[in-house]
Amino acid sequence: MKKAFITGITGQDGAYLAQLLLEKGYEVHGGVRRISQPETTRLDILGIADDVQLHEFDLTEQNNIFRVVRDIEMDEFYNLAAQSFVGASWELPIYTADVDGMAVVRILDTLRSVRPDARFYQASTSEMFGLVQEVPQSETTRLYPRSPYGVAKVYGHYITMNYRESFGMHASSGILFNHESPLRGKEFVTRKITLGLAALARGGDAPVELGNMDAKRDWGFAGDYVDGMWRMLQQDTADDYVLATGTTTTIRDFFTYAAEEMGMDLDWQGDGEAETATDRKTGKLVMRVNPKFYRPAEVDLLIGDASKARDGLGWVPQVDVKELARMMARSDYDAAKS
Ligand code: NAP
Ligand code: G4F
Repeated sequence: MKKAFITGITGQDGAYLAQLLLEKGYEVHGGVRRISQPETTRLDILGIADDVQLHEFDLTEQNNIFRVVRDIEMDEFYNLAAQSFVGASWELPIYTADVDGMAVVRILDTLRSVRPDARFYQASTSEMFGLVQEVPQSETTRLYPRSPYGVAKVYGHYITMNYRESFGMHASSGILFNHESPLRGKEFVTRKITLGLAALARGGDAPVELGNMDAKRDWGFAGDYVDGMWRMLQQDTADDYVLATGTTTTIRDFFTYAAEEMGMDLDWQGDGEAETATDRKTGKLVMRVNPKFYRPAEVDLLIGDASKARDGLGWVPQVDVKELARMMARSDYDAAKS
């Protein structure tokens, strides 16, 4: 039985990856940081909280990382933990640099000393492409991060490559484009939209307040993406791979797809800060722009080329953006019933 350790097991991807690895017969261990109220909601929703072994773990604590690596003797180490919200990274730039950047070398250097044969996965991100230098973006596209989060992740990405090249470690980096699910954190735009629309469809009257409606993202389903992570670590040789759908969609269009699932018929009016959407059926205002959600620097367009993952890993995403919006809207609408 293979043993895996997942940092960020309580997060969206951590929960789906734990579920996948359990299905594959792994012994699954995960790191949980100490908070006043232990939080395993996503593992509970997937019904796997009792099947995984949780360990106190914090990315900022070198000796804690050392003891976990020494004691668990994992075959595969998935580093999914992060301060993952781009918007917060301007308020928490130093913390974000530590957790999303420096922590990666803490782990790699510990593995190098204690468990050099373990396979390592680093959660890199399309946010590293930032002000995109090429369309679509692939493993060879020049990086141009636009947020403290993106900058920190670039360090994590390059140090993973560097430990692979310097010490022959099996260290792979997945450059994942946005992936969402009903387990997505509530502040990310897709989930904010589906939660807000569900409340409106259930009789609420607070419109969803959003920022930049013109940004475009390549959105896939998180369940598909964790399968790609696992595939990377099953290769004889470690490498870096983009995971993406190859389709890009504006925030506005995602909003429309989710609203359609709620039976709404939207009337879009205005531009920029004056943009609104009203449901023709009820006359309710369902969206207005609030500039407080604009970012100091924006990533306008992301669209990925995942042909290396398709050809090398046999990875093909199964859920398109419309199905994803419907899945999330339906889940939040059903949950809002009670
Ligand atoms: P998420 O839901 O925000 O989960 C992040 C996880 O990291 C949570 O379990 C969180 O613990 C944990 N964590 C945060 N700070 C920590 C610390 N100091 N020590 C230990 N654990 C800590 O993120 P996600 O969407 O699953 O993303 C997983 C990874 O992929 C992240 O590294 C993210 O940056 C990266 N990524 C995500 C996407 C995407 O679209 N989802 C795309 C590309 C890359 P708590 O539960 O205690 O908060
Ligand atoms: O949903 P978002 O916050 O995701 P973002 O910034 O693309 O980051 C996510 O994907 C990255 C991969 O590219 C991950 F690395 C990262 O960890 C995270 O998972 O925002 C998406 C877009 C942005 O352009 C933002 O400006 O939506 C725009 N937006 C418009 N109104 C909004 C809002 N974003 C949020 N969160 N909230 C709004 O009200």
